[in-house]
Amino acid sequence: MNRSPRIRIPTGMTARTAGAGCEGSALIVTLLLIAILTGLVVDFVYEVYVDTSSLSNWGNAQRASLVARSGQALSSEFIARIRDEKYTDRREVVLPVPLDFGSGVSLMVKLEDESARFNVNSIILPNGRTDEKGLSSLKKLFEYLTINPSIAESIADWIDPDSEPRLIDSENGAKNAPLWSMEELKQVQGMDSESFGRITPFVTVYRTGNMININTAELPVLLCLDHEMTETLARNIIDHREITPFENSGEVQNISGMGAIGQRLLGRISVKATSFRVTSHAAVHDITRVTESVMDSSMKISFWREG
Ligand SMILES: [Ca+2]
Repeated sequence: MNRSPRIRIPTGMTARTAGAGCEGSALIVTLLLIAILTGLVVDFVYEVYVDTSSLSNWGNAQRASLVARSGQALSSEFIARIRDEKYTDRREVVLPVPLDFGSGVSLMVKLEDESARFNVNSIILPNGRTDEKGLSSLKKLFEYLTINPSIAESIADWIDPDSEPRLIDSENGAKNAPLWSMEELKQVQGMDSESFGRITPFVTVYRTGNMININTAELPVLLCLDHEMTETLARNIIDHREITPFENSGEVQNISGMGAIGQRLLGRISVKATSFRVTSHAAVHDITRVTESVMDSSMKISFWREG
């Protein structure tokens, strides 16, 4: 007797439940495919989002950079105005910004008198010899700021063209040329980051000459101008200029107690800014760009940094 082939159903499973198992497997496969596809779509959307976000940030950064540079250009008008004035009595001024860059965009431009700072490069004269008065001034400045004054000797060796050390090892690795950046000072023997931080507000390497504007120099800089200058005399200069700014350098001799010091200061002091530090801070939404420059009265740039 022919017997029709029979499907063997595992024990405990009926034909109905076996069919349900096949449907269940199909469902699992379907769900798995959906999960995979969903994952792919999420990944794709995320990458598009990240790309779009990066593109937006890049665009804002470019815009911020351009706005910051506009701030630098804006400063030239004010420098030209200061150049025509008889004296400069403001060490720092935040410039008004007459331009509207649109929603979410801001700009702050600060102009500082770089002539208020002591020029470190001036301790070595253009002919390579040491300006002993200048070196003495730098030592006095360091002493006042509680920095080891011998570091000033190492700086002199760093700059001067010869290789004769003033101190043990003070010519080791010396550049034997003027400093091009403030950061270079960190390479000079004995200059640690704490000392560097203390002198940074009072010194510069971005201008020429040794003239200091007595209308804007801070007390430590005024104090270091002469070996006999006392803190009291330096304060007298500040008190005087706060009421009546100096219109010419000879007027410093009228300060009470100045005596022979006033005469010695002539040739080392001025009443006008001849070099300027411009800081332009731009923000486009949450992206910021800062440019910093130092330029002289003829707009010749001696330093530029953007970050
Ligand atoms: Ca040297």
